[in-house]
Amino acid sequence: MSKRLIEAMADLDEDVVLEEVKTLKDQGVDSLKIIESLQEGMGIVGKRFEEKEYFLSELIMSAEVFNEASELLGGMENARESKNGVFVLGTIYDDIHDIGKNIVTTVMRSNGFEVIDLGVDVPTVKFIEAIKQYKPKVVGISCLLTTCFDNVKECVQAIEEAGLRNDTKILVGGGPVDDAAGKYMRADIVAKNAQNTVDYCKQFVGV
Ligand code: B12
Repeated sequence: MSKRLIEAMADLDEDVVLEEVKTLKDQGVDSLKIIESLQEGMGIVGKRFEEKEYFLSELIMSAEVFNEASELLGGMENARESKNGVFVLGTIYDDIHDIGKNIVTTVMRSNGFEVIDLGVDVPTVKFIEAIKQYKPKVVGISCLLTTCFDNVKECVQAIEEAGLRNDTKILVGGGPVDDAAGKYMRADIVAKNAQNTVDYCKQFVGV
Protein backbone atom coordinates (compact mmCIF):
# COMPACT_ATOMS: atom_id res chain seq x y z
CA MET A 1 0.00 0.00 0.00
CA SER A 2 1.11 3.58 -0.58
CA LYS A 3 1.61 5.43 2.71
CA ARG A 4 1.65 8.75 0.84
CA LEU A 5 -1.71 7.99 -0.80
CA ILE A 6 -3.28 6.76 2.46
CA GLU A 7 -2.20 9.92 4.28
CA ALA A 8 -3.23 12.28 1.48
CA MET A 9 -6.67 10.62 1.30
CA ALA A 10 -7.04 10.88 5.08
CA ASP A 11 -5.97 14.55 4.99
CA LEU A 12 -8.28 15.23 2.02
CA ASP A 13 -5.32 16.61 0.09
CA GLU A 14 -6.90 16.34 -3.34
CA ASP A 15 -3.84 17.42 -5.38
CA VAL A 16 -1.53 14.89 -3.74
CA VAL A 17 -4.14 12.11 -4.01
CA LEU A 18 -4.58 12.66 -7.75
CA GLU A 19 -0.83 13.04 -8.35
CA GLU A 20 -0.03 9.85 -6.40
CA VAL A 21 -2.75 7.85 -8.15
CA LYS A 22 -1.33 8.94 -11.53
CA THR A 23 2.22 8.05 -10.44
CA LEU A 24 1.22 4.61 -9.16
CA LYS A 25 -0.81 3.94 -12.29
CA ASP A 26 2.13 4.94 -14.51
CA GLN A 27 4.33 2.59 -12.48
CA GLY A 28 1.94 -0.21 -13.42
CA VAL A 29 0.51 -0.75 -9.91
CA ASP A 30 -2.72 -2.76 -10.05
CA SER A 31 -5.88 -0.60 -9.81
CA LEU A 32 -7.24 -2.74 -6.98
CA LYS A 33 -4.09 -2.14 -4.93
CA ILE A 34 -4.47 1.61 -5.45
CA ILE A 35 -8.11 1.38 -4.35
CA GLU A 36 -7.03 -0.50 -1.22
CA SER A 37 -4.88 2.49 -0.21
CA LEU A 38 -7.71 4.92 -0.94
CA GLN A 39 -10.05 2.74 1.13
CA GLU A 40 -7.58 2.69 4.01
CA GLY A 41 -7.46 6.50 3.85
CA MET A 42 -11.27 6.62 3.89
CA GLY A 43 -11.17 4.50 7.04
CA ILE A 44 -9.11 7.22 8.71
CA VAL A 45 -11.55 9.89 7.46
CA GLY A 46 -14.33 7.87 9.13
CA LYS A 47 -12.41 7.70 12.42
CA ARG A 48 -11.75 11.44 12.36
CA PHE A 49 -15.46 12.03 11.75
CA GLU A 50 -16.31 9.77 14.69
CA GLU A 51 -13.86 11.68 16.88
CA LYS A 52 -15.42 14.99 15.72
CA GLU A 53 -12.19 16.16 14.13
CA TYR A 54 -14.02 16.05 10.77
CA PHE A 55 -17.62 17.06 10.08
CA LEU A 56 -20.17 16.14 7.41
CA SER A 57 -18.60 18.58 4.93
CA GLU A 58 -15.35 16.59 5.16
CA LEU A 59 -17.21 13.30 4.60
CA ILE A 60 -18.76 14.80 1.46
CA MET A 61 -15.36 16.09 0.36
CA SER A 62 -13.81 12.64 0.91
CA ALA A 63 -16.40 11.07 -1.39
CA GLU A 64 -15.61 13.65 -4.08
CA VAL A 65 -11.86 13.07 -3.85
CA PHE A 66 -12.35 9.30 -3.90
CA ASN A 67 -14.59 9.49 -6.97
CA GLU A 68 -12.13 11.71 -8.82
CA ALA A 69 -9.32 9.30 -8.01
CA SER A 70 -11.45 6.36 -9.22
CA GLU A 71 -12.08 8.16 -12.49
CA LEU A 72 -8.34 8.23 -13.10
CA LEU A 73 -8.42 4.45 -12.73
CA GLY A 74 -11.14 4.20 -15.39
CA GLY A 75 -9.05 1.65 -17.27
CA MET A 76 -10.25 -0.96 -14.77
CA GLU A 77 -13.64 -1.05 -16.43
CA ASN A 78 -12.92 -3.10 -19.52
CA ALA A 79 -14.42 -6.34 -20.75
CA ARG A 80 -18.15 -6.33 -20.23
CA GLU A 81 -18.73 -9.85 -21.46
CA SER A 82 -20.94 -11.73 -19.06
CA LYS A 83 -19.85 -15.33 -19.32
CA ASN A 84 -19.92 -15.91 -15.56
CA GLY A 85 -23.60 -15.20 -14.92
CA VAL A 86 -25.63 -12.50 -13.25
CA PHE A 87 -24.87 -10.68 -10.00
CA VAL A 88 -27.56 -8.42 -8.54
CA LEU A 89 -26.50 -5.84 -5.99
CA GLY A 90 -27.66 -2.69 -4.26
CA THR A 91 -27.31 -0.61 -1.11
CA ILE A 92 -29.93 -1.40 1.50
CA TYR A 93 -32.79 1.03 2.16
CA ASP A 94 -32.04 4.11 4.34
CA ASP A 95 -28.39 3.93 3.29
CA ILE A 96 -27.05 6.06 0.43
CA HIS A 97 -23.34 5.12 0.52
CA ASP A 98 -22.37 3.84 -2.90
CA ILE A 99 -18.62 4.21 -3.44
CA GLY A 100 -17.80 0.65 -2.34
CA LYS A 101 -20.79 -0.79 -4.20
CA ASN A 102 -19.70 0.97 -7.40
CA ILE A 103 -16.20 -0.46 -7.08
CA VAL A 104 -17.62 -3.95 -6.64
CA THR A 105 -19.80 -3.39 -9.72
CA THR A 106 -16.83 -2.32 -11.83
CA VAL A 107 -14.56 -5.12 -10.69
CA MET A 108 -17.25 -7.81 -11.08
CA ARG A 109 -18.01 -6.57 -14.62
CA SER A 110 -14.38 -6.64 -15.57
CA ASN A 111 -14.28 -10.23 -14.31
CA GLY A 112 -17.00 -11.43 -16.64
CA PHE A 113 -20.15 -11.05 -14.55
CA GLU A 114 -23.29 -9.29 -15.74
CA VAL A 115 -24.05 -6.88 -12.91
CA ILE A 116 -27.54 -5.56 -12.27
CA ASP A 117 -26.93 -2.54 -10.04
CA LEU A 118 -30.13 -1.56 -8.23
CA GLY A 119 -28.60 1.65 -6.85
CA VAL A 120 -28.85 3.00 -3.30
CA ASP A 121 -31.63 3.10 -0.69
CA VAL A 122 -33.07 -0.06 -2.25
CA PRO A 123 -36.28 -1.38 -0.69
CA THR A 124 -36.66 -5.11 -0.04
CA VAL A 125 -39.38 -5.45 -2.67
CA LYS A 126 -36.95 -4.24 -5.35
CA PHE A 127 -34.39 -6.91 -4.39
CA ILE A 128 -37.13 -9.55 -4.58
CA GLU A 129 -38.39 -8.37 -7.97
CA ALA A 130 -34.83 -8.36 -9.34
CA ILE A 131 -34.14 -11.89 -8.07
CA LYS A 132 -37.36 -13.13 -9.73
CA GLN A 133 -36.52 -11.35 -12.97
CA TYR A 134 -32.79 -12.06 -13.33
CA LYS A 135 -32.44 -15.31 -11.33
CA PRO A 136 -28.90 -14.46 -10.12
CA LYS A 137 -26.78 -17.07 -8.38
CA VAL A 138 -25.46 -14.40 -6.06
CA VAL A 139 -27.06 -11.26 -4.63
CA GLY A 140 -24.98 -8.57 -2.95
CA ILE A 141 -26.25 -6.15 -0.34
CA SER A 142 -24.14 -3.15 0.65
CA CYS A 143 -24.53 -1.63 4.11
CA LEU A 144 -22.34 1.09 5.60
CA LEU A 145 -24.49 2.04 8.58
CA THR A 146 -24.85 -0.09 11.69
CA THR A 147 -28.33 1.41 12.05
CA CYS A 148 -29.23 -0.43 8.82
CA PHE A 149 -28.13 -3.91 9.94
CA ASP A 150 -31.75 -4.69 10.85
CA ASN A 151 -32.88 -3.56 7.40
CA VAL A 152 -30.51 -6.06 5.80
CA LYS A 153 -31.72 -8.76 8.18
CA GLU A 154 -35.32 -8.01 7.24
CA CYS A 155 -34.46 -8.05 3.53
CA VAL A 156 -32.63 -11.40 3.78
CA GLN A 157 -35.54 -12.89 5.69
CA ALA A 158 -38.05 -11.63 3.10
CA ILE A 159 -35.97 -13.14 0.28
CA GLU A 160 -36.04 -16.43 2.17
CA GLU A 161 -39.78 -16.24 2.85
CA ALA A 162 -40.40 -15.59 -0.84
CA GLY A 163 -38.75 -18.98 -1.47
CA LEU A 164 -35.89 -17.38 -3.41
CA ARG A 165 -32.97 -18.41 -1.27
CA ASN A 166 -32.52 -22.02 -2.34
CA ASP A 167 -30.62 -21.20 -5.51
CA THR A 168 -29.25 -17.81 -4.49
CA LYS A 169 -26.40 -16.99 -2.14
CA ILE A 170 -26.45 -13.67 -0.30
CA LEU A 171 -23.26 -11.66 0.14
CA VAL A 172 -23.10 -8.61 2.33
CA GLY A 173 -20.39 -5.98 2.38
CA GLY A 174 -19.54 -2.48 3.55
CA GLY A 175 -17.11 -0.98 6.08
CA PRO A 176 -18.75 -1.95 9.38
CA VAL A 177 -19.97 -5.40 8.29
CA ASP A 178 -17.85 -8.06 9.98
CA ASP A 179 -18.46 -11.78 10.30
CA ALA A 180 -20.57 -11.36 13.44
CA ALA A 181 -22.77 -8.79 11.69
CA GLY A 182 -23.05 -11.08 8.67
CA LYS A 183 -24.20 -13.90 10.92
CA TYR A 184 -26.77 -11.59 12.56
CA MET A 185 -28.10 -10.63 9.14
CA ARG A 186 -28.18 -14.32 8.13
CA ALA A 187 -26.03 -13.67 5.08
CA ASP A 188 -24.12 -16.53 3.45
CA ILE A 189 -20.88 -14.62 3.40
CA VAL A 190 -19.30 -11.27 4.19
CA ALA A 191 -17.04 -9.75 1.53
CA LYS A 192 -14.34 -7.43 2.82
CA ASN A 193 -13.45 -6.00 -0.57
CA ALA A 194 -14.10 -6.25 -4.29
CA GLN A 195 -11.49 -8.96 -4.87
CA ASN A 196 -13.06 -11.15 -2.15
CA THR A 197 -16.38 -10.74 -3.92
CA VAL A 198 -14.95 -11.84 -7.26
CA ASP A 199 -13.15 -14.83 -5.69
CA TYR A 200 -16.25 -15.98 -3.83
CA CYS A 201 -18.58 -15.56 -6.81
CA LYS A 202 -16.20 -17.37 -9.17
CA GLN A 203 -15.88 -20.21 -6.71
CA PHE A 204 -19.63 -20.41 -6.29
CA VAL A 205 -20.46 -20.42 -10.00
CA GLY A 206 -17.62 -22.88 -10.58
CA VAL A 207 -15.29 -20.77 -12.78
C1 B12 B 1 -17.82 8.82 2.21
C2 B12 B 1 -18.74 8.62 3.38
C3 B12 B 1 -19.99 9.23 3.33
C4 B12 B 1 -20.53 9.95 2.09
C5 B12 B 1 -21.02 8.85 1.12
C6 B12 B 1 -20.91 9.27 -0.34
C7 B12 B 1 -21.22 8.12 -1.26
N1 B12 B 1 -21.64 8.49 -2.45
O1 B12 B 1 -21.09 6.94 -0.95
C8 B12 B 1 -21.69 10.82 2.69
C9 B12 B 1 -21.14 12.18 3.01
C10 B12 B 1 -22.92 10.96 1.83
C11 B12 B 1 -21.96 10.07 4.00
C12 B12 B 1 -23.12 10.25 4.72
C13 B12 B 1 -23.35 9.67 5.97
N2 B12 B 1 -22.50 8.96 6.68
CO1 B12 B 1 -20.87 8.21 5.92
N3 B12 B 1 -19.12 7.72 5.55
C14 B12 B 1 -18.32 7.84 4.50
C15 B12 B 1 -16.94 7.18 4.77
C16 B12 B 1 -15.94 8.27 5.16
C17 B12 B 1 -16.33 6.38 3.63
C18 B12 B 1 -17.19 5.27 3.04
C19 B12 B 1 -16.52 4.78 1.78
O2 B12 B 1 -16.91 5.15 0.68
N4 B12 B 1 -15.43 4.00 1.92
C20 B12 B 1 -14.61 3.55 0.80
C21 B12 B 1 -15.19 2.30 0.16
C22 B12 B 1 -14.34 1.86 -1.04
O3 B12 B 1 -15.15 1.28 1.13
P1 B12 B 1 -16.43 0.37 1.48
O4 B12 B 1 -17.67 1.13 1.29
O5 B12 B 1 -16.18 -0.27 2.76
O6 B12 B 1 -16.43 -0.72 0.30
C23 B12 B 1 -15.54 -1.80 0.16
C24 B12 B 1 -15.91 -3.04 0.99
O7 B12 B 1 -16.58 -2.76 2.17
C25 B12 B 1 -16.70 -3.91 0.05
N5 B12 B 1 -18.12 -3.64 -0.15
C26 B12 B 1 -18.83 -2.51 0.01
N6 B12 B 1 -20.10 -2.69 -0.34
C27 B12 B 1 -20.22 -3.96 -0.73
C28 B12 B 1 -21.32 -4.66 -1.17
C29 B12 B 1 -21.21 -5.98 -1.50
C30 B12 B 1 -22.39 -6.70 -1.99
C31 B12 B 1 -19.98 -6.61 -1.38
C32 B12 B 1 -19.89 -8.02 -1.72
C33 B12 B 1 -18.84 -5.91 -0.93
C34 B12 B 1 -18.97 -4.59 -0.61
O8 B12 B 1 -16.03 -3.69 -1.19
C35 B12 B 1 -15.68 -2.29 -1.28
C36 B12 B 1 -14.45 -2.15 -2.12
O9 B12 B 1 -13.35 -2.82 -1.57
C37 B12 B 1 -17.29 6.21 5.95
C38 B12 B 1 -16.13 5.80 6.85
C39 B12 B 1 -15.67 4.37 6.56
N7 B12 B 1 -14.58 4.01 7.11
O10 B12 B 1 -16.29 3.58 5.90
C40 B12 B 1 -18.40 6.99 6.64
C41 B12 B 1 -19.46 6.26 7.51
C42 B12 B 1 -19.90 4.98 6.84
N8 B12 B 1 -20.58 7.21 7.52
C43 B12 B 1 -21.12 7.28 8.68
C44 B12 B 1 -22.22 8.13 9.00
C45 B12 B 1 -22.64 8.19 10.46
C46 B12 B 1 -22.89 8.86 7.99
C47 B12 B 1 -24.12 9.75 8.18
C48 B12 B 1 -25.21 9.20 9.12
C49 B12 B 1 -23.61 11.13 8.67
C50 B12 B 1 -24.69 12.14 9.00
N9 B12 B 1 -24.65 12.57 10.24
O11 B12 B 1 -25.51 12.50 8.20
C51 B12 B 1 -24.63 9.90 6.73
C52 B12 B 1 -25.66 8.79 6.37
C53 B12 B 1 -26.29 8.98 5.01
C54 B12 B 1 -27.13 7.77 4.62
N10 B12 B 1 -28.40 7.77 4.93
O12 B12 B 1 -26.61 6.81 4.08
C55 B12 B 1 -20.48 6.35 9.70
C56 B12 B 1 -21.33 5.13 10.00
C57 B12 B 1 -21.22 4.76 11.48
C58 B12 B 1 -22.05 3.61 11.84
N11 B12 B 1 -21.74 3.08 12.99
O13 B12 B 1 -22.92 3.16 11.18
C59 B12 B 1 -19.11 6.07 9.06
C60 B12 B 1 -18.52 4.68 9.37
C61 B12 B 1 -18.14 7.18 9.58
C62 B12 B 1 -17.85 7.04 11.05
N12 B12 B 1 -16.81 6.36 11.45
O14 B12 B 1 -18.60 7.58 11.84
N13 B12 B 1 -20.95 9.28 4.34
